[in-house]
Amino acid sequence: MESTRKQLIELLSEQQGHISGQALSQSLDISRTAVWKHMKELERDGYEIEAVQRKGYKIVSFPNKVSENTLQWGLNTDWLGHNLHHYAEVASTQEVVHQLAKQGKPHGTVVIADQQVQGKGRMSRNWDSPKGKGIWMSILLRPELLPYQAPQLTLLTATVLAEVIADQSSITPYIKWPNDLLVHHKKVSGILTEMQAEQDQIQYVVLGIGINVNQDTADIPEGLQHKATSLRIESQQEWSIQQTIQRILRQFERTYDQFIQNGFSEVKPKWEEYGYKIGEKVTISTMKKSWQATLVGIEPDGALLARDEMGNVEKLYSAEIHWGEGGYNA
Ligand code: BT5
Repeated sequence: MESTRKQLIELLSEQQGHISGQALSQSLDISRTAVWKHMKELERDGYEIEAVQRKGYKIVSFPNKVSENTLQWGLNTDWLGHNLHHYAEVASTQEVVHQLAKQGKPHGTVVIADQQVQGKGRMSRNWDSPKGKGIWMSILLRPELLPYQAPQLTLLTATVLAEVIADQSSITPYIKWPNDLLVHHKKVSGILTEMQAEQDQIQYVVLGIGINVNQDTADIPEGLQHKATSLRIESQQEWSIQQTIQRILRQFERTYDQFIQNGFSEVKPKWEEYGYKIGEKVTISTMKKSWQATLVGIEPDGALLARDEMGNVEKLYSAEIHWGEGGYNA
């Protein structure tokens, strides 16, 4: 039953115009009455179906909810998300994709969950992922890159998210090096890039994207309220999670393909345009010293560039940055 319905939606989605009840009944090997019953069921689920005599059926619009069908309908990507899995609840979409990667699933496989009960941040930190309120998604990539280039994927993803958010609203997002997206100094999104590599070869990358979309302040745990926000809080409007995911996947595919063809040079200026506190003074602490610096940009290998008061520019790979008064200090 379930798979007949899935096939039916696929047939209707592939078709530009109408498709006759006769053709559907033949392709699905069910009676025309059964086709009609399926159509009624789709309508009850929020699909808008147009039935025209002698022409047949056509899906006019999908319900505004997240499912494999609604995400794939009108996605218009070449390779990203053609293999897409949606779950109501998982521990972490990262873990699901690691398993799928080991089973040999292809480049561009996407896993999305309504809720994660063990959402992961970096270094075993937690990522709060409440049900139906955000985008909790992981992408499987099998890039022909060298392991040292993997951080570029995090930077690239951050520019994609910043662009999609800026295009869809009056929100001004900032990318805080290396992996956070901030709005008004609060974190709205985080990226987690995990890699399986052997010596000089990447086997696969699991790119995790977490975006707080429709949380109200009350939906954010008290301990995070001073440093976390959502698109809804910032724009004072509800966002379509399904459409936002589709926009991200389209923009990601475009940017990724350009990056593979032309290298990092196109990503760098975009990242810097959105870079948090680029051109501003911060205090940096490394194991050896603590110093005042002006952030100047990023390097192709993902390093942050900081200029000290003598004018020397240093490349930072890991450092504690004190983002300053009113800044994000997690
Ligand atoms: C990150 O880690 O920012 C990466 C987050 C990646 C989440 C995605 S969701 C899909 C995929 N599946 C997963 O299981 N993970 C990925 P990090 O920079 O370490 O930040 C974690 C810190 O951010 C926590 O220690 C909290 O302080 C804070 N935090 C936790 N949940 C948050 C949220 N929903 N919004 C804003 N801040 C949060």
